[in-house]
Amino acid sequence: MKDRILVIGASGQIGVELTLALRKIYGNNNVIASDLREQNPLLEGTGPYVSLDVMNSEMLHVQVIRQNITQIYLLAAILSATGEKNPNLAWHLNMQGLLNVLDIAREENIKKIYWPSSIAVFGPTSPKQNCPQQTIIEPITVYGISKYAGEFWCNYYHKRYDVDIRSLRYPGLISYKSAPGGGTTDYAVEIYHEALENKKYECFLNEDTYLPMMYMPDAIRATIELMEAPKSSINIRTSYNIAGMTFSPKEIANSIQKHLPDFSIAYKPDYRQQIAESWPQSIDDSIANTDWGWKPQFNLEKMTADMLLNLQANNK
Ligand code: NAD
Ligand code: AKB
Repeated sequence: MKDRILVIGASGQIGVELTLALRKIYGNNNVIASDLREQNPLLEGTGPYVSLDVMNSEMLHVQVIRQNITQIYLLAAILSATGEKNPNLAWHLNMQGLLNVLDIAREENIKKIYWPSSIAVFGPTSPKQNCPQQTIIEPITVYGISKYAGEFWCNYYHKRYDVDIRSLRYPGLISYKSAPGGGTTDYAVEIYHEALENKKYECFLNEDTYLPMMYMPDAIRATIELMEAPKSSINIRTSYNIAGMTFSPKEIANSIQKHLPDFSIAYKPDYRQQIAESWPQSIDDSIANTDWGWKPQFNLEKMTADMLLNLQANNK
């Protein structure tokens, strides 16, 4: 049987680009985009879209059967900064949404599930540099707590029910196609837009706040490489550390100034500073490299050149 894929949360920052990438591989009509909100304009005309609330397990079940779904990518979640404004909602969506998908996967023998975790699982007691796969993990945000609990639910469903669920701990993701949805790392996307539109940016993190980051093309490739890898090579059933690059607001501003010398940055840290300081500055992804060959392609300079080129082209 041909694979039929359901992407839940397809209108979000990752969802749009992942849906387009999956459509290239599996065929437009075999990748069903779904979201609570309306379809992102970039997806219009590229394949099927259904309105779906992942919290409604009956509705989810109906879609899985009706569309003959064999793989699910679950991207619906509330991210770190928005989560701190409404912890109950963040916990409820991030946990129940995942459990609804895991239950359907078990009942309907779904072949493969993808669910992303985050570097937000780590907390102030985790190592700051080259944070290993297995280490002290004491998250201080509701988002981080929900991701860490989610990782263990994934592991549990794999061990107990043989659900083939795979996961990555994404760093902060930077992209020019679809806007980010309420994370602490969103500054690294906003800064490019503001640099081109207003030649200045007020950053909500301090200049020397280093965080693990990744350019979206690397994140999409990592996701697809993980999902295409043979089952026997997937040894981590919680979630894999993956790394792209590490930089501070000052360093990303410097890299933009090489292209736009008039650009200036000011710093006005807010509540997100504390969240950022609780996370590692860099990640050890050697297990992902050993198990399924993960290697990033973009560094800060290459990403900045590509971001500015594409945003300028979009603005024409
Ligand atoms: P996003 O906020 O941009 O997109 C999430 C999408 O889910 C939105 O379009 C939203 O409308 C949808 N959604 C919300 N509630 C829903 C519901 N009840 N039913 C169906 N859809 C619903 O988020 P994103 O940045 O694309 O992140 C996707 C996943 O990747 C999340 O699990 C997130 O935690 C994880 N992640 C993202 C980053 C990042 O930097 N973007 C980093 C680490 C992990
Ligand atoms: C956030 O900042 O919340 C996300 C993440 C790192 O999970 N970008």
